[in-house]
Amino acid sequence: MSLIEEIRQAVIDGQAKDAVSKVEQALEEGIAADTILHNALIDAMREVGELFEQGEFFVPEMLIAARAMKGALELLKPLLVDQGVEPLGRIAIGTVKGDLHDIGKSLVAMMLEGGGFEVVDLGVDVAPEQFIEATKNGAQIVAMSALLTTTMPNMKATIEALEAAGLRDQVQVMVGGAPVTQAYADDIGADGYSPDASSAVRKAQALLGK
Ligand code: B12
Repeated sequence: MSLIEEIRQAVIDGQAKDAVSKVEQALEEGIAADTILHNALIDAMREVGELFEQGEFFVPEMLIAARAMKGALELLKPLLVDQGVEPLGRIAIGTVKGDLHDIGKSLVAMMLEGGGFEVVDLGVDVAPEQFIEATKNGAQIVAMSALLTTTMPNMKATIEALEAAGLRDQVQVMVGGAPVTQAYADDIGADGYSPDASSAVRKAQALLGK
């Protein structure tokens, strides 16, 4: 097995320490950071997403793999900036105002990062004004998570606030979370909805025409 394949497998298996030490080894051997990123890390997360969709992986495996990927990615980040590798786009993600659930949101953020996006994680209990600020700071996609039926309306409130601020045309809005559906997304005028973290990456790519 090549070193790239070993890194890829370590991420799929959620072996964070192993993934990090093998990335260090690969860098020492002179393998380029963007080769490690695309051929090992991003490809591993693509496979993890497929395993999840096939019902072979569940949320815990996906979270553990995502953490291993994140650890390895931290090593590569400064080098990728040096190499001038452009992210696919900038996404501001957060759980909407009044809602403190962050597991799904963080998983989506990690998968988006693994998929090559620059992700600004605004955290939980994020007010419409914070999403507006993030859009002014260059976010091309605003991604909102809600886990409570009582906080879902804050997705609509954020879209309305973007409209009122004259920013709606310059940002794509993605929504998700257990109680959110495609019908709800259509109803509130969101541009995209995904039921899980792996399809969220493909949706974000499609929204930015990638
Ligand atoms: C863990 C949990 C908590 C934890 C949260 C810890 C944390 N750090 O997040 C704690 C204990 C704090 C909590 C608190 C509460 N909770 Co709670 N909680 C849950 C629980 C059990 C799991 C949620 C979870 O993490 N799921 C796993 C993740 C991975 O799944 P996910 O979030 O759905 O995310 C996936 C997709 O939805 C999607 N996705 C998510 N976000 C986004 C965003 C985008 C843009 C996209 C594209 C996709 C996407 O991708 C993710 C990965 O595949 C759910 C039950 C459930 N089955 O959902 C109840 C649940 C959500 N909670 C509930 C309730 C009622 C509460 C409380 C009000 C309880 C109380 N009385 O205090 C409080 C509210 C606090 C608040 N203000 O937010 C209810 C909501 C009912 C409703 N219809 O609104 C649920 C459904 C439990 C129940 N059956 O009653 N909760």
